[in-house]
Amino acid sequence: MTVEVERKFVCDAEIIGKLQDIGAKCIGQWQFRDQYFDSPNFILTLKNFWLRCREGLWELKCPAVSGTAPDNDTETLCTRYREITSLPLIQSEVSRIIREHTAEGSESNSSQREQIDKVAENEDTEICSADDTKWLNDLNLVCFAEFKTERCSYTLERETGAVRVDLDQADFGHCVGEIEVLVPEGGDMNAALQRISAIAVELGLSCEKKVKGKMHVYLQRYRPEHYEELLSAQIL
Ligand code: V4E
Repeated sequence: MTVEVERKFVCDAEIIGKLQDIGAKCIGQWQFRDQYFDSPNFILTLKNFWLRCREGLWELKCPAVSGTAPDNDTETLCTRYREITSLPLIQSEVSRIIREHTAEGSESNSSQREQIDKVAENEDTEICSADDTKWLNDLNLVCFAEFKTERCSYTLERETGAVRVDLDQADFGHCVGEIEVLVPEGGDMNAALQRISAIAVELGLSCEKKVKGKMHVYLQRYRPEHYEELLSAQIL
């Protein structure tokens, strides 16, 4: 499992020139469609878990808190998420979160709890691979966001290791840049935060405020109720 450490930045007209000036190499251009899932009462995202299907590949981003940022800017501007990409592990983790939530509020009946347990134990794994929607239905998960992204990716080789920069343009008209380092579980988080800070300085981004990602703008525009709940819970 890896932890994704990331800092978003505003993508202006000069960014490609700046990336070239600091030696970034373009490693490709992609287009992909993302679908994000949650329960109708936002159980996952209100706990800062993000369940996504990107072109058939599942990923669960889970909040990760370890390492002390080198300065206040880095602490505020960088996010850290543990990424789970194995479908059985995702199903177990998502079932656990939903089971804990429903146990707290005694919201589910015994047949719903049985369904959640079945997904947790991956009892229907074969059915799941044939029909992706069964486990989602069993856990009462629905798609709350769907959009396409055009991405240009760059890599910057430094003595301390490689850093990736993605420039994203979403199909609903939002552009955002991301400086990203993947840290293997148990790896040096502070070093990753420092590498991101150093690239931000090279790109002249040192004074930026927290920048809105694609999901932030999507929810604000198309899912105002969900957006307000996440703002109140200080998730966004
Ligand atoms: C973690 C998260 C979301 C899931 C999507 O995360 P993000 O990295 O922004 O998307 P993308 O397309 O770049 O994914 P990648 O290709 O890197 O896997 S949506 C909202 N969050 C939470 C969140 C937050 N609270 N604040 C910031 C600055 N970013 C994300």
